[in-house]
Amino acid sequence: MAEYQNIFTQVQVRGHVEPGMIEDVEVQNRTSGGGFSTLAGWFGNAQLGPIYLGTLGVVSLATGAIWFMLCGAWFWYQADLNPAVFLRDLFWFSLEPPAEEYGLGFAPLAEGGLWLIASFFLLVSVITWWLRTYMRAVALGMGKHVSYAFASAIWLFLVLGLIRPVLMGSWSHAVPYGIFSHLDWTNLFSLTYGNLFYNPFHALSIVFLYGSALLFAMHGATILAVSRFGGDRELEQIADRGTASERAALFWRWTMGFNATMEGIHRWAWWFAVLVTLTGGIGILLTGTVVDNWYIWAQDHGFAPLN
Ligand code: 07D
Ligand code: 07D
Repeated sequence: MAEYQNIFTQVQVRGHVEPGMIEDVEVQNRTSGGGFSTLAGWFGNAQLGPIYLGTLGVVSLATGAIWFMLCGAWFWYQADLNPAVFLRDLFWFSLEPPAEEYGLGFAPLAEGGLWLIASFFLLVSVITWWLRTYMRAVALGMGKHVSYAFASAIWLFLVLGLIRPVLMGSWSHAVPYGIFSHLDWTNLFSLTYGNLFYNPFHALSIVFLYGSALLFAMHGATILAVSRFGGDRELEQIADRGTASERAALFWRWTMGFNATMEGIHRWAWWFAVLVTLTGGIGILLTGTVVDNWYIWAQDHGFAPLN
């Protein structure tokens, strides 16, 4: 039966599981089965699996799980093995890095040693997951855009937990593993270095963060608004008069005099997202290494009052 379909009315297909391409791809690392979920279908594709694991995937999941369990084990220790306390205080427990005096050396397990071990596993997990995004893109003949975007997030992550602590000469400058403790760390970081709002790279990072949300809203809304003309099927739509794409482009040309293209809007999105953590990482790297107090720095550069 021919049926009108768009992203709101999508039919949830229930045939046999579509395994995906098999030509020139190692199939032995994929799980063999797959299934369907109505819930998944409401949010995206109804088919779940097969998933490609491979060595990198297994290493990443295993080391990620070890990091998570080490944090959890420490939290149980802090809860005195009391399940009620564990649940009550879950968001307040924290696995902290070693104190300043241990420098970049090892520390006793209960005084930051465990944080160091956990961090090692988290590092391996994040790096192997990155390699996985790269290798899967190679296997599918894709560009490496996802990997490079993820690399930008990893840049900030490495600055926060590895590069800056090494430059500062002590693991104590790294971020603790805990829900509220990492927020306290963030707050203290700003206070210690004279208010991060006066760090121009923090400002740039916020610009791109807010800009990402705005662009995402504009793009998401635009495509939804033309899905009645098939706008969600982008490729068939690129240039022709009266198509969903042309209407979408015209909407923005009429409202703001400029419109992105079907391809260009994704470049806007990619750059805005990537620049959040790229500029952010630069801002954190400079803090305490090159600039000790951003407020005084701003006074020196004429954008904070001299009192
Ligand atoms: C929605 C994708 C899914 C990912 C999720 C995060 C864990 C941690 C904890 C084992 C958008 C999964 C969380 C695996 C488990 C333990 C101890 C991504 C989505 C759902 N933060 N942060 C959160 C991390 C930093 C800040 C939440 C990680 C910096 C503020 C979550 C890192 C600074 C606020 C979290 C990291 C900072 C948060 C929700 C690493 C400055 C919040 C995150 C590895 C950038 C918000 C209670 C989210 C909150 C929040 C995780 C780093 C600031 C626990 C893994 C040091 C101000 N952060 N964060 O949805 O509710 O991201 O906190 O760098 O208000 Mg954070
Ligand atoms: C952390 C990238 C690394 C994450 C990775 C993910 C896992 C889990 C598990 C999927 C988030 C690893 C994932 C391990 C996998 C599952 C289940 C990205 C990360 C690789 N700030 N601030 C930012 C604002 C203030 C401070 C950025 C606003 C105060 C510090 C962002 C305000 C003080 C740092 C931003 C505000 C302060 C930041 C983060 C307002 C606190 C950073 C961007 C309105 C009192 C970070 C240069 C991001 C940074 C950062 C926004 C206020 C401190 C733009 C809107 C003044 C210390 N702040 N901030 O994407 O880069 O993070 O700064 O007040 O380090 Mg800030």
